[in-house]
Amino acid sequence: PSETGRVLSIQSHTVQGYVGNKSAVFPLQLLGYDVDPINSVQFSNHTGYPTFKGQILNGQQLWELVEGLEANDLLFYTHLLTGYIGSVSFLNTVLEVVSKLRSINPNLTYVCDPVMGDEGKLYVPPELVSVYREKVVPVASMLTPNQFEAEQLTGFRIVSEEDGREACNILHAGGPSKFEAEQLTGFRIVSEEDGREACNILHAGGPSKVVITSINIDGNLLLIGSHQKEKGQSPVQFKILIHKIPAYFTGTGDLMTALLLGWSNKYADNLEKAAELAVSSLQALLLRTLTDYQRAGYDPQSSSLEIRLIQSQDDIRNPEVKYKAERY
Ligand code: ATP
Ligand code: PLP
Ligand code: PXL
Repeated sequence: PSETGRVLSIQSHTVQGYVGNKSAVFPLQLLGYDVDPINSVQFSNHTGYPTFKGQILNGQQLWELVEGLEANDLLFYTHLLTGYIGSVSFLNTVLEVVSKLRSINPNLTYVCDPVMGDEGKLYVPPELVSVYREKVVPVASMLTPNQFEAEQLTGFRIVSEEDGREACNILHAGGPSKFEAEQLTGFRIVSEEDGREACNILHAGGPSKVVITSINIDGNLLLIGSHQKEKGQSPVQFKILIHKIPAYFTGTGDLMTALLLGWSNKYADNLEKAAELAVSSLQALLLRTLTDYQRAGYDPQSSSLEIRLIQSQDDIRNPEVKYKAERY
């Protein structure tokens, strides 16, 4: 399918290496999208290196760019994409950007990767969590948290597939309200009924598409996708099992969200298909990255690997679907 769009992508820029806009813009362009990047930071390299240098854009500077576009009638976008955001003031300005873009295109799709942390650790200021939970989740069209982020947003510990699906349900419903979140924080879903019970009290207004990009279960990775086609209806849910490659990569979350945006817009009614394509591209790229590093005599577990994005362009344009979704 040839469906494309115009994407405003507000993410990090690194001079060297591929995270943020550097890992999202090229693949979206390959899939046929016009992409307008706003660089929320410009750093020499990603922050996983021993040091980094560079500049951070603040909320006011972001708004200036938006005003510049508006003054020339250049604010029509089909999609807004956001990833790592480092401060509450920047995130609040992003929320203003969402409103502004929707006032121009009421059908704007807002794809949000609520980057907050991983493996039990936050790498953003803790005040960001409640802003994501209370203000961002309700306005997002598609959300792509990892396991830890889904837990932060819902107040649920996710220890099973069932928990992952329940977390998606809560997010579709707009996330827990502040009071409910407080009640639920630390609460552990031990049965399907617990999860359903909690969902019943939640209000409407959340993203119709939720993809928990990875849940660690028994040493493997599980992607859980959830598409609520009509408000109030139970969502179509599925999983994709991914074998964990014994290496650390950076920028994969950003690439994954970009691919999900690209394919889910082409297959608007079939999130399973979109996820199969995105996962298949990403895994082909990760294998190439691993092999290239190994060929160069590098120990892939010694530090985080820079993804081989450019070298994987064929896998992005025309992925061979080797990963199949299994519907619940
Ligand atoms: P974010 O914080 O941006 O939401 P994330 O934690 O979801 O990011 P990653 O953990 O990088 O991002 O995972 C994104 C995708 O990358 C996963 O769905 C998974 O398919 C893939 N991935 C990442 N690391 C590996 C790995 N070691 N082996 C196999 N797949 C991986
Ligand atoms: N580690 C640090 C210190 C970060 O700032 C970020 C920012 O997003 C990440 C990891 C995320 O990397 P990934 O999207 O590959 O999970
Ligand atoms: O991939 C997420 C990311 C985004 N932005 C910056 C980063 C990273 C990961 O390290 O350093 C600046």
